Amino acid sequence: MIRRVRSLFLSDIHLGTRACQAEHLLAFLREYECEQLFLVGDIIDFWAMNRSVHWPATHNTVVQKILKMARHHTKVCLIPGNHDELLREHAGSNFGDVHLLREHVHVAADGKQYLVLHGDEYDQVTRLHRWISVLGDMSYTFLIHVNRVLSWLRRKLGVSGHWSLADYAKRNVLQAVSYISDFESAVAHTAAQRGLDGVICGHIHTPVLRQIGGVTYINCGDWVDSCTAVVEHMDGRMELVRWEPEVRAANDERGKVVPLHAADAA
Ligand SMILES: [Mn+2]
Repeated sequence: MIRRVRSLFLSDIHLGTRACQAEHLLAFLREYECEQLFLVGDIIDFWAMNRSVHWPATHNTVVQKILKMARHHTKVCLIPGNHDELLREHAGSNFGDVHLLREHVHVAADGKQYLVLHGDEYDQVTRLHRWISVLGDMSYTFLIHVNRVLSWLRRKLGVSGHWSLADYAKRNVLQAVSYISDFESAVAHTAAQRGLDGVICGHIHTPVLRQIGGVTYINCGDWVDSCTAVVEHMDGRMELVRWEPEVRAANDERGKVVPLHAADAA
């Protein structure tokens, strides 16, 4: 059964890297039919591609799938992030059926207004010291690799459910915890200042939907680790969901959508 929804928001897909979970993303996208698709930055990882390119056929399939959606009934907007920032200079242009935007105010079906942006502008680390964030990016990539081995082991042992080493590290390293909360409050503050009801962003790979200082803060998460997305239902209700893959044979991608957090009904 295809799920018909008003909008989907995805961020931090990082196509072009080994860490990108393209198969999971494709399986997830097959579950949905949406009127609008928002790609909230770091979709293609040009940074990582400077070091080495990993572009298997599935990454083309992701691009083709998105273009196909754009050709048919879905309005597709791409808001570049810091890993695909070279697209930012083209903000305002259309590439075929894909609209390139610097940021966007999304009006949900219930009339609520959400600021949609990648969010690296509010990341003190990236903004001030680019080399530190490159270093952080490399150690993060390492964590993701270790995590892949761990998830494979967990599946072999028949342990179900999502567990992430990177997520564990983020929650337990004090510096990371304050980094995340600083980012979240900075972004939420901007939305509040502009008189908006909420914000939908990405960048820090920490999926969450919660109230911060009177606005709804929603982070889409990513498709290298958390495999999460934000869904706007037909009535405007926002929901954060996770794609949970099942134990599978090669080339047989199966799984299910698991709800994580939903915003209160209007
Ligand atoms: Mn980013």
